[in-house]
Amino acid sequence: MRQAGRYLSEYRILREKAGNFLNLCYNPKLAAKVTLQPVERFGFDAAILFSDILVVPHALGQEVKFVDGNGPRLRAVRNKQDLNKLFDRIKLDRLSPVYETVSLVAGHLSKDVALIGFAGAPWTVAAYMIEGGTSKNFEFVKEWTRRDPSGFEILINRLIEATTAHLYAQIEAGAEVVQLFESWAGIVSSSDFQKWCVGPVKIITKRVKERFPDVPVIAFPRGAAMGYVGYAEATGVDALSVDYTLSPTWVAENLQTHVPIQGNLDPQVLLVGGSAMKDAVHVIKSALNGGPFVFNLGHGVLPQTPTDHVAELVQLVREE
Ligand code: 1CP
Repeated sequence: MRQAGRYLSEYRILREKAGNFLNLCYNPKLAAKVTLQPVERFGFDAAILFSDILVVPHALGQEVKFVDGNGPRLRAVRNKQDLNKLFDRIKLDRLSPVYETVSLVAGHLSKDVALIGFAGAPWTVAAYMIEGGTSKNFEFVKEWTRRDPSGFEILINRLIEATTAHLYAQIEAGAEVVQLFESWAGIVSSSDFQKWCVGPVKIITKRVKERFPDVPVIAFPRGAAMGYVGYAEATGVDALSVDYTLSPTWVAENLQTHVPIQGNLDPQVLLVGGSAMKDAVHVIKSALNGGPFVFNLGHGVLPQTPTDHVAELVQLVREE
């Protein structure tokens, strides 16, 4: 999840120095510092590269901006003509600062702290590319899948290629684990979920495994609900990140029996802290500590979160 970010004063200082968010992503020295900040402050067991899922459309030639307080803005791609204006293949040289960040971080982390690289899953990245930003109803992406499925598939295939290349480059630079973020798994029908979410993630996972059999692949199909059942088996991922809507005991009985689990504290509970957080951590640990488990949030840290709460959470998780 996003573990760096605005809840850290040391992040806000570097963010201001960089000017805008993408400048920060493409400045290896600063991005490496931001990646390391939360690990240095809280002693996490893993660092996640500081970057964004939207650097992939950017390297495919799409205009991408981050407007402060408003999230991402992209020049929307709505049909085949728009698609033809982008590059056929990802320009990896545009992302060389990201890979340089990975190697800088890898050189600074102690051996017992894992470095996680990541990318957005194709469906989720396509949704941002087509909607032009975040969306309430996702009408443009859904419309395209129905009006012109074969045209939409060209975009998905391009994203499968781009994402695979982007993950390969991160692994070559020193990422030890990769995570695929499928943040918009929850907006599709179950058959579309199989076709547009499961299918592409399966292909990417297979390709990563072919080239790097020892690098674990984690997937986070946020909001997939019933779609979580059978997802790891169908995609071949090594671990499943679960969002906070799933009950930890249900996850233990129905998912953890097949696949290692990462999750799933509600970030809102981290923000509130105190006994609410203590109780929620207890529920998660009691349900999931008996099997392969990585404690994590069920989504990214909220900007208003007090840092004391994060420190206390780490302590609660590490307590027997
Ligand atoms: O610790 C880290 O910061 C890790 C780096 C990281 C990751 C893994 C960032 C930095 N973003 C992401 C993934 C990401 N980006 C996802 C998948 C996870 C999720 O569902 O949150 C998504 C959807 C994005 C797109 C994105 N980036 C949004 C849009 C969210 C929406 O409502 O549609 C926004 C606002 C961002 C900006 C961003 N990316 C990362 C950070 C720290 C921030 C905040 C920027 C800032 O406040 O300075």
